[in-house]
Amino acid sequence: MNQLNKKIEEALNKQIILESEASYQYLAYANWCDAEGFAGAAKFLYKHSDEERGHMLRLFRYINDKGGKAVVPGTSKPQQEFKTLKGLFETAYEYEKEVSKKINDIAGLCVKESDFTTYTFIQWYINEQLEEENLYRGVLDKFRLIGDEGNNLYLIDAELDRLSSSSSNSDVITAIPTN
Ligand code: OFO
Repeated sequence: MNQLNKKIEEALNKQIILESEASYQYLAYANWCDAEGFAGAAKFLYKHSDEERGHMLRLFRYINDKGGKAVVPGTSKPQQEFKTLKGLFETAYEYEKEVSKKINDIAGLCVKESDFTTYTFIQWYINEQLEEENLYRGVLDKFRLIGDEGNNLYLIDAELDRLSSSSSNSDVITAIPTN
């Protein structure tokens, strides 16, 4: 039996599309960095692409475990070319802010529809978005503090390599506990 209200199911399926698009967009970011010789940034962004896929799968499992039907999204071609490394990270930060708004909208809908189970489920995403916004704002701070030209880019790339090794891998998931 479907325990999910239709509006909530639709909203979660829309979020699946966003998480899938995010995964492909981060893959395209990583690909560009690889081609430009930014190995540390590429590593950081490949990892982030995997994390976004994990976010998509988590939603998938939740919808299906509640008796709803998750919908496999199509893929649109993400942006492939960027002018600068800094510009790429600015785009990523703006994207994360947009995703946060969508997650907050889902939380608002859960309250409106008195679906407190999904409201609890979505808290994980609220915290995750907070972390991701902080992470990308932090990267942009590094461009501001270190500089975004010449040898400074080498230092930023090294820093991104370090960050990708130190940050948690916990949301790269293939099997997701549902409670
Ligand atoms: Fe799914 O966390 Fe970013 O978008």
